[in-house]
Amino acid sequence: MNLKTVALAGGVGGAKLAHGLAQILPPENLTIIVNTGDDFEHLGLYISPDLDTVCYTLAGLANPVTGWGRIDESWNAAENIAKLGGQTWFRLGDRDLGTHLERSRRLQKGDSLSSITRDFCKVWGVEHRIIPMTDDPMPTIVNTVEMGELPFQEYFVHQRCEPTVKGFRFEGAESARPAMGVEAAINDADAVVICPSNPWVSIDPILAVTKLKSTCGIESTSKKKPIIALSPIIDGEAVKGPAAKMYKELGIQPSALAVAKHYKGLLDGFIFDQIDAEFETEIQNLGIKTMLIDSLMKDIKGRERVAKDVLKLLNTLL
Ligand code: FO1
Repeated sequence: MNLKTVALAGGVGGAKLAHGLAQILPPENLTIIVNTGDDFEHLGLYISPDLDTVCYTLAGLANPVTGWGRIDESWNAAENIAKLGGQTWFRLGDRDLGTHLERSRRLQKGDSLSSITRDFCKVWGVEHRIIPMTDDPMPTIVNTVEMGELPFQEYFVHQRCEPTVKGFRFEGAESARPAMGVEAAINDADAVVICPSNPWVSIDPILAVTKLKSTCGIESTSKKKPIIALSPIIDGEAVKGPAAKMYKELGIQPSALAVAKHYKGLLDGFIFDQIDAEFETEIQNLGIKTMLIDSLMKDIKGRERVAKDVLKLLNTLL
C-alpha cells in the first residue's frame, strides 16, 4: 500500500484529500504540489492562500469552518485596519498575519517560496513535503464579461465570484520553472493524484508550469505513471467554490463527466461520487478506469476513507 505518491492540490477541497493521504502515507511517500496562482500582494504583504490552506490543514491549524485561515483566530489587526480606512475585504486574522509578515520579510531578503514553506512546515510540525508549483510569479487572471480581466482574489473574494467568467490566463506560465524538488518528486513517484480542487483555477495552473505535464509522463513516450483524479463536482455542484458556475459560464454542463473530460488524455483512473453513477460508462469509454465512492469528506475519518479509496484504485493501475 506504500505507494510513492505526488498529489496536486489547490485550496480547501484539495487540502482535505492531501490531509487524508498524509494520514495513511509516510512523509517519504507523499509530496504535495500546491497551486500558487491565487497568490497576491495585499496590504503590502505577499499572501499565498493555497499554500497556507494545505500547510495549516496538515498541521491541524486550519479554521475548520472556512477551511482557510487559522483556527482560534483573533481579528484585532483587521479591526484596527478597518478603523483606519484600510482594506479588510480579504479577511486576515492576527495569527495568519504573522505568517504573511514573516513570509514577506523572507521573500524580500531573497529566500524562495519553497524554502520558506519548508521552514514553516518544520515549525508547524508538518513532516510531509509541501512544495509550491513554482517559485516564480504566475498569477491567475480571470477574464470576466462584466469587469474584464481581474486578479484572482479580486474575482474570488472581493467580487465574490459573481462576474461571468470568459476564460483564465496564467501570467508568466511560459517562463515559470517548477520549484526545487517538484520535478524530482514527480519523477520518483509511482503515481500522481489530482485532488478535488477547482480544475480551472487550482489544477490547470499547476499543469501549466513548464514541463510539469511531460514530467508527469503525460506527453513523453516513457512508461506513463498512473494518474488519477477525484471529482470536485458532485451531482452537478461543487462541494465548495465556483467550479460548477465556471463550467456553466464556459458553456459546459458541470458534472463528474465534464471533469473527466477536462483532464482528457491525462487520466488513467477517476474517482467520483456514487450519486453520479449515470456517467460511469461514458467516463469508461474515455479509456479511464472508474471507482464510485461516497466522495464527501465531512471529517478526518472521511478524508482518510477517501484517501484509502484513492490508493486502492491506484493499486489496480500499477
Ligand atoms: N476566502 C474568502 O472567501 N474570503 C476571505 O476573506 C478569505 C481570506 C483568506 C485569508 C487567507 C487565506 O489563506 C485564504 C483566504 N480566503 C478567503 C480563501 C482564499 O481566497 C481561497 O482559499 C483561495 O485563494 C482559493 O482556493
